[in-house]
Amino acid sequence: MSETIDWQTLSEVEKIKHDSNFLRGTLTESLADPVTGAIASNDTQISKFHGIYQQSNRDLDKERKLQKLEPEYSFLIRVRMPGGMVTPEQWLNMDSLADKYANVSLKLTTRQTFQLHGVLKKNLKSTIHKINESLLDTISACGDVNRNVMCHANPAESPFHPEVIDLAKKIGSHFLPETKAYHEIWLDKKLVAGSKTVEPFYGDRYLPRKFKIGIIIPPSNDCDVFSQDLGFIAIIEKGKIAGYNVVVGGGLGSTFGIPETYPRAGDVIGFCKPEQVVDVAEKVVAVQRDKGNRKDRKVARLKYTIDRLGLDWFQTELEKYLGYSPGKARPFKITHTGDSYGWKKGTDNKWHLTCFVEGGRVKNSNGKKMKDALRDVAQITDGHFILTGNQNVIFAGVSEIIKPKINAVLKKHNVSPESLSGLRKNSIACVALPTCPLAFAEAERYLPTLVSKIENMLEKHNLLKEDIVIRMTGCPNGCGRPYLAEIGLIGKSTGHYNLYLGGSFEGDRLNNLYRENISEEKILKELQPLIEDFATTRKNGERFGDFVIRKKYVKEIKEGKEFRH
Ligand code: SRM
Ligand code: SF4
Repeated sequence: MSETIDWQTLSEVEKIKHDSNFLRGTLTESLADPVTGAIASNDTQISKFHGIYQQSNRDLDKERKLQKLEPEYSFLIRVRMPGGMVTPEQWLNMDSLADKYANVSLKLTTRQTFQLHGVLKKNLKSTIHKINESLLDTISACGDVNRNVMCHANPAESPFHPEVIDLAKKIGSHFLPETKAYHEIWLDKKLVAGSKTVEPFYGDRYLPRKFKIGIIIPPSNDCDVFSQDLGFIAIIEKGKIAGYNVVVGGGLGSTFGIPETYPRAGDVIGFCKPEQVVDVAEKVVAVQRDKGNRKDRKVARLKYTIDRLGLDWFQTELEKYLGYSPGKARPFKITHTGDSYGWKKGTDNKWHLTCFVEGGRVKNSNGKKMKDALRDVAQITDGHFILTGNQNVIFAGVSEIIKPKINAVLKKHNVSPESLSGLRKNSIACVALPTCPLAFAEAERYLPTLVSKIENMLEKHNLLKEDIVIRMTGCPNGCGRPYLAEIGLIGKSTGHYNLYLGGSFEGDRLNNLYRENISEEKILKELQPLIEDFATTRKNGERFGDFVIRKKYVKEIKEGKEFRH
């Protein structure tokens, strides 16, 4: 086979995938190598498909280099958990793994799952083993495959929540790789001699790039459906889900200095019935598998395939793959992104509490013992946990009797849902430093401080309760979905950020660059007059993101291709 492939025309990762014997690579040898805390370079690509990224502690990199030591290598482990649903037992297991093998914290990600940071090579296998023992896994949480499928998180907001979570799980399972490499390497399942697994769907080079799917139930857009490669918008008619509008070509990653890369909001291209969703998903991914760019990974996501070949072309191609045409998209109305906090009673008569977890970092700090609180809740709840796409957690399905007990636990650990400002409630920060190798600046460790400073300005203008979406990332890859925020901040260099304005509160419009490479002092100075103007001249009910466009602080971005850093 390999003789017929002209590797010169493909990115080097294509060959690494192809030569990996269906995601085995030399991972077993890498794990056994006692000389280094790292794994072999090619294995760092393959490990991603197993939910594992090699990292180093960037706070220490310089010092260790001076001491002629190799970087302090450790690993990020990401769990695959469609729809973010976790049992209390699974929570307790992740909590104890964080203490035993990771950096004593849990990271709740923007795709409704857990990450452990700081796991040493020697502990990787035990950690993955334990995760699997609790009936979770990490396969295809990363890599050039379909990633963790997101779906609407809050059972109290929609009686259709169980239906979409089932769908998210179904789509997730449908796209699981068939290779047994994961089971052999991490779970010591026997190698079947000479048997190469066949990947009937993915083939031996998998997808050209990562692929992301999310499902929303309007009016909530809590998983930013327009940021997904493929999104489904539930259409409720006559008290049931009549089907789903199909959204394609969202994606946020981009690179400074490469104008061919840009964030793009997805296009609504049609409607399908509930029983057609998996087929539609399969065929959309198949078109991308076959027509996506395998030469340049920077422009390999579905959004670029669509812009390169045209949306009309894509629709025609999809219909060919499907053998039928999706129906005409149906009307829907979105009113917000983000989560709504506090206790709510669902139509299931159970209570559901959405808790804000700043930056998604579950830890004990500054007298607020979030990690202890969540562990104690897991010990007493008669419901389950749901991670949201905004790095928060929901205690779902709680009975009337247990509700006050949970309140008492939160109070004891000083993490009772306080009255948060509208800005903080709507904040997201990606991990960035010290673990992310791609970060140019802080995000998770810094945004809370910046938010406090902006809150002071908002308070002066009586806007403390105003919901404004603010999102920060340490680089332009967009992990905190900053391009869809009303205020977006993207790290450019240490302590400096690009400031973007004008995303919509509903999450259906990209923002636009307002100021470049500015420090905190300048950020506050730039925001001050805008907030003042907003307080005095906004129209009744007007959102901040709409206001800055109406007042021409920034031009509205109509399509991704117009976007510039
Ligand atoms: Fe991300 C890469 C963290 C959601 C776009 N992302 C990374 C890596 C793995 C860095 C790396 O490649 O070495 C980061 C690990 C940092 C660390 O130390 O933990 C990282 N991404 C995250 C998380 C943990 C951010 C968070 O604070 O929650 C999110 C994990 C989600 C999950 O559970 O699967 C996360 N990443 C996203 C999102 C948002 C989303 O999916 O809803 C995006 C934008 C949407 C999109 O994909 O277009 C996103 N991450 C990227 C990109 C840019 C991809 C592109 O198309 O160019 C990269 C870099 C890459 O792939 O080359 C990246
Ligand atoms: Fe790292 Fe950049 Fe993603 Fe933040 S946005 S986690 S800095 S890759």
